[in-house]
Amino acid sequence: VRATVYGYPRQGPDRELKKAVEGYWKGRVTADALRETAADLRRSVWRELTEAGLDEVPTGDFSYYDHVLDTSVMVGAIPRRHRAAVETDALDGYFAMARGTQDAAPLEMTKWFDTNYHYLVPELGPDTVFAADSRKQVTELSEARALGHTARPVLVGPVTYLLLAKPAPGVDPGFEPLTLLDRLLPVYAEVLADLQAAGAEWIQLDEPALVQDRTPAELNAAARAYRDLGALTDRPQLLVATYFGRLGEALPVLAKAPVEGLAMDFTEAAAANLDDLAAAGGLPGKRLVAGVVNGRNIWIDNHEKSLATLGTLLGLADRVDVAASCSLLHVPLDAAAERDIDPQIGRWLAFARQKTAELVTLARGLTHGTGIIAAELAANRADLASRTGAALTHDPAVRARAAAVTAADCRRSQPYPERSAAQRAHLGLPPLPTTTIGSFPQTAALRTARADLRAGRIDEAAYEERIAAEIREVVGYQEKAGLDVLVHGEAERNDMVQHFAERLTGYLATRHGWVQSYGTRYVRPPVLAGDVSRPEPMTVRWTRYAQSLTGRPVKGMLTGPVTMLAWSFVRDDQPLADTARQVALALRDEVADLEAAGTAVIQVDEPALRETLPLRAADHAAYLAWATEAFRLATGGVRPDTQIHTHMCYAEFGDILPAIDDLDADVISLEAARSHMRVAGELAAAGYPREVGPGVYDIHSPRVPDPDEIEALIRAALTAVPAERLWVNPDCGLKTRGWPETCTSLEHLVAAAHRVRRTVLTRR
Ligand code: THG
Ligand code: ZN
Repeated sequence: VRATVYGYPRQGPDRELKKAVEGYWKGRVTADALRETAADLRRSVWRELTEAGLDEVPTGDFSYYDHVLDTSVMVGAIPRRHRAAVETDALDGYFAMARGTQDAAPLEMTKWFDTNYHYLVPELGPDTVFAADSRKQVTELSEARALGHTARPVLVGPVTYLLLAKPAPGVDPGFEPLTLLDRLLPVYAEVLADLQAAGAEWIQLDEPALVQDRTPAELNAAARAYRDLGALTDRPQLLVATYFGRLGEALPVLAKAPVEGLAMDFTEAAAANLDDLAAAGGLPGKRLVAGVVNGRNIWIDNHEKSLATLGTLLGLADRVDVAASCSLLHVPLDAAAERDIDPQIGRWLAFARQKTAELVTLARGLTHGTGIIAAELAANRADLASRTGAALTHDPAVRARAAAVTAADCRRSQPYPERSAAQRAHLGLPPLPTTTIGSFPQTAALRTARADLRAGRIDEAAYEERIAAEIREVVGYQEKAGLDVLVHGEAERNDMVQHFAERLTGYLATRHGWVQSYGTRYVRPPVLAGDVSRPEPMTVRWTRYAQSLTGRPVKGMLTGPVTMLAWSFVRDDQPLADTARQVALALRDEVADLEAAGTAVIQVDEPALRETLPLRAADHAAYLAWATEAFRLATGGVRPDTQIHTHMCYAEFGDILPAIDDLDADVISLEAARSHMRVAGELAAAGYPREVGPGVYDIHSPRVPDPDEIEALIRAALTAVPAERLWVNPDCGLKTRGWPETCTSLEHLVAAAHRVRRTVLTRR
């Protein structure tokens, strides 16, 4: 039994890769220096894994930006608009595809399954001509072999690659990329032959798309793909890696395929995958790689449980290896770097380095008998017991309160039509009220102030004065611009999750816990480790201050319970629904305090509601039930005349419209500018009865929309939503924008709203 990993964090201990790539973009780092840094980072990963005790290291999982984009390059799927750039300079062309140029839009970006990693979506069409380019894979394999490592190249599998793709611009939107499989397989065959020639004994083909619901046609395609690749003679042995859940109906397909190995997830879907595997008669003659250590959360493994699972699996395949459930890309590098975390709690955490050590321990125990790992097992038991018994994970007051929640707590006291009338009277807003989503530009001065405070160059009082000054500026500006419902601008917040995590008991912050979100952008998810409570109000002070500066309503701004979970590492010792309920109760108190402080409009953002949707349709209803209940628990306690808003980014709401309705928010703002109001139409068609603010200004681009363009979008929205229920707002928060374009855009937005307002009023 051996330990192995499917992939490893590629940024380096101090995010060296981010710095080198961004330096290259700015012209401060040469291409050669960037390549050198990248090669150094790969070398140190392989050395680290080898020293930890792995005898086979992954290669090809490294990426300057994204491994799906690397796969597009490998198969020659370069969009026409980027071809000239790629031919002129491969590296610059690669970054042009990732980031776009003046003349050519980048590839679209979307979430990698249900993780917080985002990949660049391949663009394919009936005219796509694939061509093999195995240089990156061969180079990285050769580098590792030259250093004396046994290496296993890691590739996105052909079925997953096609299932993640979308029709290229100009291609019939109904085009199915999977129909290109027969053209793609020869390209994979060529790459496999090249890697064989370069000395690979095994290749890993990642097929996580096979753990999603798949049609019979898709399963057939998978069967054909692995029958054809398996039938090749010039190829290394093939390990098909599946992860992120239950393999289900794809298991028999892969079990029967002529491939030498199969990797499966025994964390999220351990019981189902074990049953299915036993029912299929195991994998006689194959290598089974068992993902028993959770590869996407940060808790230490339960070794006894993992050993029991592995013990069962040993009877089901010829060779069993032990792995994390997925690539370690999704966890930070090293928990030992977290010097600020209480050492006792630190012992509960395993990042990529610690997980690798766990895998090696499990493999040793299985190979030589558990006697040889007795010390590790004892330590593991003690650490797990310390977590179970800790005050942090069991706060009796929080538990009692969560247990006492009733259905009535999760409901507003009056139905929408009555509340709506009360809110109209209370707020006295004009038709088509204008507002923003919450954040205003985070200026360099604000970032400097935060850094100065951290470094002790200024004290708390000086920092707070800078925040207050910023709020005065933002409120004054909004009054001048003529917005109707104002915000305080969130100058005091670094990140919409981190800010609240820092103020709630039960959450821990990391200092170095960076995880790649996309390209060179990283997040540092907080760790939701314990029972959640709110020691004191979190947002009341600055909201009240902003309200004291103006006679117009100022919106209170909170992050909703689902997003507070989705963008954190969440405890795995109780159902997510229970954790969500605790967070919701803490937010409910904040909502009550805001209301008591005179806040008439309170927005609770849930951008992650859609993205956390489980991969399999059978699991959707249970998830949506607790997710919407948590939102209603957070917001249900307010008076009828207090108006609850919510906000969601990212356009794919189609499949959760009933859940959006179930939130029972009085007003929802959505991203819509780029999709030409499609969501407004979808919501209306679904009979959505409350107020809607489809975004009429795309904040993702520095471009300033002119008033005519915004007016046209408002009028398009009016064809779906009646004027009494339509709001006018941007797509999303403004924190990534600069002040000059923000000011002009908002002035255009208000002007457009006023024009439409006049015509709406005269029609009445
Ligand atoms: N907050 C958190 N998670 C998120 C988002 C968020 N996940 C999904 C989505 N939004 C990801 N989007 C981004 C956008 C920008 C950055 C990261 C993820 C970003 N990161 C800085 C960087 O890498 O330079 C670091 C920011 C920092 O210093 O904290 O710009 O909004 N929690
Ligand atoms: Zn948004």
